[in-house]
Amino acid sequence: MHTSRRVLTLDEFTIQELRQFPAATGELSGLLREIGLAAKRINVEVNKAGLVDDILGDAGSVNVQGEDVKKLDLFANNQLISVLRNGIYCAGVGSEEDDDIIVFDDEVSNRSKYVVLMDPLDGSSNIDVNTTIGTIFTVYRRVSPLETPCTQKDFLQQGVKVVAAGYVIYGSSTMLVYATRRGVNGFTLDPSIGEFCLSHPKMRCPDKGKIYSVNYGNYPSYSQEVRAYLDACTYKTEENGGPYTMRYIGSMVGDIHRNLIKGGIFLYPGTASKPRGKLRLLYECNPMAFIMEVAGGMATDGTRRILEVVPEHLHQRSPLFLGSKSMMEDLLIKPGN
Ligand code: AHM
Ligand code: MG
Repeated sequence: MHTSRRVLTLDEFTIQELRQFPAATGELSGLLREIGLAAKRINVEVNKAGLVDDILGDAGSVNVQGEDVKKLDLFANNQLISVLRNGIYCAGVGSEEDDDIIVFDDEVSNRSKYVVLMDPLDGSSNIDVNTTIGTIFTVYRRVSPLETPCTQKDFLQQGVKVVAAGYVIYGSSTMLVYATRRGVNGFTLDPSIGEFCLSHPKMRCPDKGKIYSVNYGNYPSYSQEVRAYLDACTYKTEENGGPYTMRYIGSMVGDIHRNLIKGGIFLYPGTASKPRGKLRLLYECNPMAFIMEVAGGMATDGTRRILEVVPEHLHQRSPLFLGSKSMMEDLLIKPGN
């Protein structure tokens, strides 16, 4: 009987990758599958957010960044922590929602060589209006000795040390996209079997793009260089590669996912009152920069490669510029300038 080729599920894909490296222990694959499981649980709740009163809306508390915490943020945070704590591949977690790192500190977890940083539900101000939101995660190999509890040093690593990073986008369909140094692959959740299936193998960000994504409302408080770049984007003509189009959801997972596929640039610059911008280096900028670089794009904070920034504290913010190579090269603010 002829059996047509099935699309690989996330589990099958990670196992197949493993088969190519007989020396690999399978820990990273296991960790990615655990994150996939948490993502499916979060997806179920995200999908019924409009139906369930006690899920939709504010949780009534304020997180460490001083922002309102939505109930779904808490749910997503708890799901990820619980799946990783109950699993065997993670020594501890740093979350945008938690003041400090969470050290699992049990015999099995202390043997794990990885720690995970995450933004459990990014763009959560979009929950109430049924717009795309996402989960972002980053995996680092710990620097503290195995068989001991992980420490803050394991989390305060430069982006160049990222082992894997990814996001889950809860959009018109749900996708999990993750990058290792070997490539970026995207998996779409097939609701009929409840599995992420490989739909976007070997994702590459087009070198040239025509989309620029920025909160234009902040234009007056951007630096002169950023304003000049935005003006140049606005006035692009056919003769010089334009016209460009401006697209901004206000949910970075959605904005960057679109630009990764179609080609484009995403900017969240500092402003006069917030020179370091809004986005968090460890939970948002590093993972997206890593994915973008593996996909062939570039990411800077305006003066340096994001992945080379040495983090000083868990919740520090950074300006972020990332996207298609040629658009990044056009950006007046270049690394080293
Ligand atoms: P959050 O982590 O509180 O959800 O904030 C991050 C989000 C990003 O997804 C998005 O790019 C940015 O905030 C939008 O901010 P703004 O409304 O200032 O443009
Ligand atoms: Mg966020």
